[in-house]
Amino acid sequence: MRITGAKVIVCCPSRNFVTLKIETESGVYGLGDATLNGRELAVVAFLEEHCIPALIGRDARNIEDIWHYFYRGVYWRRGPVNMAALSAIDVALWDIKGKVLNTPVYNLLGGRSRERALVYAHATGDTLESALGSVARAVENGYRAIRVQAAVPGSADAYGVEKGKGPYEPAKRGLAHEESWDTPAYLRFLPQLFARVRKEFGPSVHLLHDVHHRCTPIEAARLAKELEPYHLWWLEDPVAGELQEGLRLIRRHSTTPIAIGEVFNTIYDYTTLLTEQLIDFVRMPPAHGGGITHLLKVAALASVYHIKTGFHGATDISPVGAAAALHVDHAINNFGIQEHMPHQPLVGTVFDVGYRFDSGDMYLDERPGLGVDIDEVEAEKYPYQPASLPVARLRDGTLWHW
Ligand code: KDG
Ligand code: MG
Repeated sequence: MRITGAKVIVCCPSRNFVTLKIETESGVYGLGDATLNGRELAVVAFLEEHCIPALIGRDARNIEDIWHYFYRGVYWRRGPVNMAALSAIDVALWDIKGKVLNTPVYNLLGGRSRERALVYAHATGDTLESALGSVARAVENGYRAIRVQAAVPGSADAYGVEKGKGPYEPAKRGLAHEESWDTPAYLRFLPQLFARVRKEFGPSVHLLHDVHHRCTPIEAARLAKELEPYHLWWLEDPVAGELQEGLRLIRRHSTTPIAIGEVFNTIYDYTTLLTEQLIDFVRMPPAHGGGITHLLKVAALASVYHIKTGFHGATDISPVGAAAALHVDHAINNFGIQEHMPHQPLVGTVFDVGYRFDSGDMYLDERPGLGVDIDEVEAEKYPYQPASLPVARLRDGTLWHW
């Protein structure tokens, strides 16, 4: 079954998405998510100029071989742009295989290990009280696991917290805006925040927090230790992932579970962290980590060390990427949790999805392949809008550097 064509669809129904569509001689096509937040067009160019010409004519059935062709064949391996493109190719090929065999992708990954996938919501507030209100709304909406972020008193900015009235979106239109960051104030505030959340909502709700790499190893160790009484499900990205020794320091001081890797893109980013059991959850999603083919290998290695998955699922993962994650979530044994940050309603006019949220879990229907389709006519109505993730400066103006 030869690949006869492929195209990249870029659209911005409330935020940017890059979708790869691979077409075959049988008429069946597959979709892959190639969205790399704030760097979308780099992946588009890489796909269009370098990958698509080399895809045409290949047998779409040979997913493993095509994966290795693009991984090894680029010579310049790894890296987020390269791996986002490869992820999209891989996911689109799994979508094709499922459609051709008339079965959902999870059936091709060993079948269901579970009927539903536990997800976590985002709760945010520009004050502690408004964060508590946001947690209450998430509980009302049925979530049993909630990530809590709140603005730090006295600080103008806080990552993961929306300042305006609209829903939180990490990328803002235009070039990167600069935020301020005060680590000592953050470290003082966080235990107070979680003490209140536990007091108000009791012991059974699962609580998560994303540090977004903004601590040094010893600061992160202190934070993880001081949050122990509140029994977090996880503390995410406590340090920048490239300094892997930092995770050893955190482990030495605390039993708070650690999740890391939404910015990772290969198994090699994880080997030390898994084999030394320095983390508890793998965050790298199929959309950025080499697709389903590669993620299965990462999940398998993690399972050897009793480490679970908790894939990145912010709004910059498109409905196609979200579906790919959910198929893996349903199939593997060591699934832990899935991030759920619902897309804006406008996204539903472009993408038709076969997954749904109910009472704190996500469910997949029986559609073949990934179960997601794109309306290209609708997509054209929403052209690309440049947007960027923020950068942060410390109080004295120093660019936050770790
Ligand atoms: O593109 C970056 C966002 O997806 C990221 O900032 C969101 O940290 C994030 C999370 O855990 O969802
Ligand atoms: Mg994160």
